[in-house]
Amino acid sequence: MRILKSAAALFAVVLAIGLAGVASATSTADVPGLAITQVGYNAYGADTRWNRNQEFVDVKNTSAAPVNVKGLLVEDQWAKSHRDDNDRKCNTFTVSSLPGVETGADGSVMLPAGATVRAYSGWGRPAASGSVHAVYMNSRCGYNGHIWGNGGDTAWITLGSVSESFAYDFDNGYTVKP
Ligand SMILES: [Ca+2]
Repeated sequence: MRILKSAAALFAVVLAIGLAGVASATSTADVPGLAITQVGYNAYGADTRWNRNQEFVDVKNTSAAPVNVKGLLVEDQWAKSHRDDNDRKCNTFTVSSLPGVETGADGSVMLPAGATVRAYSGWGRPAASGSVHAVYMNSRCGYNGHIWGNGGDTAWITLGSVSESFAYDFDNGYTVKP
């Protein structure tokens, strides 16, 4: 009987780990209307200051209505874990405005339904192209400003009090999608 109970407990643990693995491997829907839909994590060739923009993360409004993304926080796992001691604001970006979107009188920044915020790791001029609103983290941290781990990492978005994540493992490619 004791063995059976232990087996049941072990099974429960395995089940919990399995479910947690599934939850972290795909984009969950904790932030209403938004989802991390793609991470460009592995720049071609050596990582230099000049190819930082081959790294990016896409945050898409997957809902049918505009979403106010003012204050949307984009982080990698390191930044999420070091909010209290990240004086240089490494590996993190906060949306204050978006190219192609007029900031509302109340400060709102409404990302249209179906549109995407693409946060590049490097420097550039924010611009909207079609449904993609490009912003730039201009990272001076990481390795030559490359912040997304090539062997795996977790992207996080936080809006207000809710967060969601998208974890990936080395995929032997340039980008990874859910
Ligand atoms: Ca990388």
